[in-house]
Amino acid sequence: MQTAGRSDANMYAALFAGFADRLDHRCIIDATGEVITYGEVDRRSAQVASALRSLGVDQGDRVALHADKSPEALITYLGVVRAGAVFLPLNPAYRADEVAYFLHDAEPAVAIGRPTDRGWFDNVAADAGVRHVHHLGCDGDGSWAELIAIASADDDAPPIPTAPDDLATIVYTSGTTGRSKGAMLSHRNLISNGRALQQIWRFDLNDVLIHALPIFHVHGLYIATHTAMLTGIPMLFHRTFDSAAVLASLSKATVLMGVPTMYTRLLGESSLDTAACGAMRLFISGSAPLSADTFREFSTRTGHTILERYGMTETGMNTSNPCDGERKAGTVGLPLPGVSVRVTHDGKVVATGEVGDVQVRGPNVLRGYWRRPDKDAEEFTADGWFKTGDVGMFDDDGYLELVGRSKDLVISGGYNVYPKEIELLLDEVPGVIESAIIGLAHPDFGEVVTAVLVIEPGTEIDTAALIAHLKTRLASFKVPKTIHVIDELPRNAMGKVRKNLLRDRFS
Ligand code: MCA
Ligand code: AMP
Repeated sequence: MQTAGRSDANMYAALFAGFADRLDHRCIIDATGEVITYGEVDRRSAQVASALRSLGVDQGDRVALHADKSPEALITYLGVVRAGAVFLPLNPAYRADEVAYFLHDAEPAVAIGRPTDRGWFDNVAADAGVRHVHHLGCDGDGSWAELIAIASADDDAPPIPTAPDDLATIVYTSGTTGRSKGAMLSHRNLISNGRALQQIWRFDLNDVLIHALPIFHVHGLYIATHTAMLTGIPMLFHRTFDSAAVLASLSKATVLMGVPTMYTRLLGESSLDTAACGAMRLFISGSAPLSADTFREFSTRTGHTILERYGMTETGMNTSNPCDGERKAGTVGLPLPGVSVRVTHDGKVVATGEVGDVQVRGPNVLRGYWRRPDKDAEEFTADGWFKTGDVGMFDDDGYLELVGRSKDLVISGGYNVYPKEIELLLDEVPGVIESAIIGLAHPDFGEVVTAVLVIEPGTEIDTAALIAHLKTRLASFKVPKTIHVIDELPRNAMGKVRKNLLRDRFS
């Protein structure tokens, strides 16, 4: 690919600039043993871009991918941004109703699903008016893979020039109303964040990243792959998180990015010790709070101090504990270079040590929500700061500590679950009068989704059948692990359910 004289406002061009002189080096070392070089990734992403062109996909058109993690899925992402189109990643655990919502809302030109989901995916996509429906299996099979294979790999085809604020991706996040909203992230958002992290986490050519995160969320898709590719280093690609397999990779790698559940599961491996960590230099945790116990135990067992950072779908990473300075347990560190973070109460910035709403401004912050100007107005302050919905405070050294959330949200194993979406479904169930979803502490997932129901007097609920029913409608991580039935939901004077009382009662 020629880049000389080109602007690197396109995310793919920015990545290419990072690995341009490393085309013979390993990029993806797949769990299957397949090794894909950077040159091969470049060639195959050009084929994806060419396949998209052959389908008439234009700059700004959306391309949805609802597929298992595989090198082909990652290369599809790269080809989509390379073509100037907008990538729409969808968790393959999403069921038909969930996918239908995203496809109707984002109106993609292309939707790629799993061959095993053909039975419903194609109908859902057709119903949403998607022009091109394809399939990609986890072994690189399916019509999408076939289309790419016959597409020309024009190595000289540069990425479609994009302006920095053009959309690169839409990532859906659920909301307090139950309706998911698409966070619109631009090429500038992704490039600026990737480069800031590459710098502060001190990535260099000696690094090898263990990539064991899903690739349909910002953490695994953008943070992990971008820092690696901007540096031109190999990724040990785990299709799923298997703690024994990741443990075995530690001796061949230098950096691991994970959610806290992954660290507690690694601690469950009896052979995790200093020797097992081989050449590892950095363990990074985020997406959910890392418990002080996990932080301490990991340090005792391995001699490594986990670096905790804080981000959001809407912003990428905001703050991080330092690589070189002190990593403070219970804090999410210092604002990233170029990113401003403030803590406010009643519209005023509070003093150090005082708790308030965390707000963020910088090149990492989303352009807005897809076709939701109402949400833009709600989620940004009048002076242009993004309201994270997290509650925190700065300490005397400028480290941010998150102490809670003003949004009604459960974070289970690093996945966000907004109660309203599940409550709306539960309220439709015959016999259910009202419902409340709460998060309860859990040793593996940090928090787990729990339902509290009020049902018609004299009726009974078959909770196992209800859980089975919910699994047909929702990705299973959103499905309550436990259901409690009580006489009445506790409410405050405004009629709002007092979920803290429910949490106290059932924890
Ligand atoms: C799986 N299960 C879960 C979860 N994951 N239940 C609750 N919470 C979960 N997170 C359930 C499944 O529904 C299934 O239930 C059973 O566990 C086995 O599923 P399986 O897929 O085999 O689970 P696993 O492979 O053990 O997955 C656990 C995991 C995974 C590896 C921790 O949840 C994960 O990859 N989490 C990371 C999420 C992430 O990347 N978040 C970043 C978003 P059943 O058998 O009943 O069906 S946040 C973000 O991007 C921002 C920017 C940030 O700050 O990072
Ligand atoms: P998501 O919308 O899935 O991107 O999740 C973003 C949310 O995850 C943030 O607003 C926080 O509430 C939470 N989060 C991310 N990283 C951390 C962390 N290190 N500690 C506590 N919460 C976190």
